[in-house]
Amino acid sequence: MAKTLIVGACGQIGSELTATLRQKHGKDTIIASDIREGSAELMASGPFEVLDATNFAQLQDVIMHYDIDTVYMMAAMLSGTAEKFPMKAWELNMNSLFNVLNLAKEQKIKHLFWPSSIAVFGPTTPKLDTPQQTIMEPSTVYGISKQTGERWCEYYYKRYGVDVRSIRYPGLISYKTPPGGGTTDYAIEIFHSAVKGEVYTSFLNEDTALPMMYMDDAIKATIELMEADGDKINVRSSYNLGGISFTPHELSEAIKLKVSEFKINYKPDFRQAIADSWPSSIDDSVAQKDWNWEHKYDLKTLVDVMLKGVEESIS
Ligand code: AKB
Repeated sequence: MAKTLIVGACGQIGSELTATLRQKHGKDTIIASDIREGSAELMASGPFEVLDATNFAQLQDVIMHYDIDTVYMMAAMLSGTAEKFPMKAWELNMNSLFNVLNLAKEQKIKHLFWPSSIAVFGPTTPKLDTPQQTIMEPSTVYGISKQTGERWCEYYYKRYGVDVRSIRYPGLISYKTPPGGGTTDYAIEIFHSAVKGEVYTSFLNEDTALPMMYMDDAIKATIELMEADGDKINVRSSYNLGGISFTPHELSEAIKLKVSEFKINYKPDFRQAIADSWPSSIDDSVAQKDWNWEHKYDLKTLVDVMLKGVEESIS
């Protein structure tokens, strides 16, 4: 049976993708890997390899050893952290991508998923219902790496026939694995404060609208895109994915409907400038048309599931 490798399996998306794919296809066909070992739960759930995504030889060895057919390259440095370590972010985000693109070009892997982000857009992009194809002048290190990555994905598809597929993820919200260094992380931290009865200090202004999505929708999209017939995939850079758009104020009001005593205040930091450069909402009609994309969670269902999940995880 064809095997799949998830690189960055301990991360926010990688951990949930690993769990879902293992449930669907059996634990032995899904090989998890990361730069270091993960939680006891992840380590016990199936095969795991310690692997540096920027090391071509290590990556190739694991791929040959397990006879890997599909790779999800989820290793990346996110927007907030990347602003602090620009060169490290560029090295990780680009070298990890080139390694898998080149392995696919050499036909050592057949299918490749690589995550892009709404960070590919910049201050000159139309902010509302940002279309699939539009002005893209990202002003963050992370955004520049993602936009460059998209260009290379499309190039490898057109020039070498590499079956690479990608999604521009909005801010992803989940309670299972903490996020690491993103600008949209406030929308996760806020739930932890609400459940613990603490006042939450938001690092974004109350009226900063950003596109967001509950993790289950993001995992569903990722798997649906990878399972879609190749002839339906007309975008080989990366697909827009919309989800739900809200501001910190709107999210806090939705939380208050369930936790009436919840309080929030605002102290924007350096991430405000990053958020200001990103779209407020995304048009994902191309994904809808090409592979029937449809999201399930709205703001209310997101708040319900997050409050319940965070409560259970800390009790
Ligand atoms: C981040 O905030 O950096 C990420 C993203 C939108 O790609 N969550």
